[in-house]
Amino acid sequence: LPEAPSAGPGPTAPVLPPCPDSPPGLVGRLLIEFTSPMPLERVQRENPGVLLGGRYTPPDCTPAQTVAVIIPFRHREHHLRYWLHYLHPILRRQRLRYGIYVINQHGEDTFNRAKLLNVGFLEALKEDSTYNCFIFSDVDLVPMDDRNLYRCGDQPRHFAIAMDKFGFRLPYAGYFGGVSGLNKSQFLRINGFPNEYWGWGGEDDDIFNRISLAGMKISRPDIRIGRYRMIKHDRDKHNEPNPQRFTKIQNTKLTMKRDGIGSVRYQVLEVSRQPLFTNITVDIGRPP
Ligand code: UDH
Repeated sequence: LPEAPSAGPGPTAPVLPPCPDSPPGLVGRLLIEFTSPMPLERVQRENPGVLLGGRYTPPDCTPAQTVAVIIPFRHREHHLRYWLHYLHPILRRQRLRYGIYVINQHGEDTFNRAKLLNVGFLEALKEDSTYNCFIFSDVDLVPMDDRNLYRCGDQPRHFAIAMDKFGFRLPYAGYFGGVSGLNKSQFLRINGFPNEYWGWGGEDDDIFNRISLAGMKISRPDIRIGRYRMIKHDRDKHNEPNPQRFTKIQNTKLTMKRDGIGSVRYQVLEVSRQPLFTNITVDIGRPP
């Protein structure tokens, strides 16, 4: 006779086995393209298991981590629709428990990617204090292989290592841009991300410096697996290259102690739970 399944703590709470280290249903290399427009209704229809706010929990196993995916955002609705279309099914196949947080910069002052990511870390934790892995993703980057697992490990992780726009290579050894992941203690160990990089560039190098200065090493997937497509776009308004970035990244050692998650000031204007993501609109101020 087959053994009766164990009852678990109560009749309504079956104990699920831990999710496997290598999820069984992955498909490997994916075809990613951005030609036909992507209506949100379609994305919603195709992802019925995703709960309000863009939350998901695997039905058949218990994941080791709870992952908050944080997206810095302003005026990229059409990129976000592609991102949601591709990423929800991938994250689901990876058997992750996750939530999607779009951190939307209010107003038209200069964009500040890293400060938005700090806001995302704090606000996601306010929503759910069990988040212990934070994946920071640009809205225009879609992985081309679902074996690139959006999880945290014992070192900070860089995911977007082989982008199409860089010829599927790492542009330089210390590159940490695009999509990266840190667990809670790694993030706190580097005092989070810098708040003082306004405009385009440098903040990812500052984060790389913080990680090195804290004695950690970056972990990366295999170059054949860490491939990404970037949705082509023109330079945004109000995100001009920051001319101060070259001098600022020389000074991370001095600035990281005072500038980071411990000193971030902002005002949340709205939290709205959409079917496929949580939108947090925030006033992060403007450059001095
Ligand atoms: N972002 C926005 N809105 C903005 C600016 C940036 O949502 O107005 C976010 C978005 O998630 C984006 C990320 O910040 O993916 C990084 O910004 P970026 O896409 O401008 O940076 P990237 O290095 O592009 O990808 C630089 C400009 C490329 C010009 C190419 C002209 N052919």
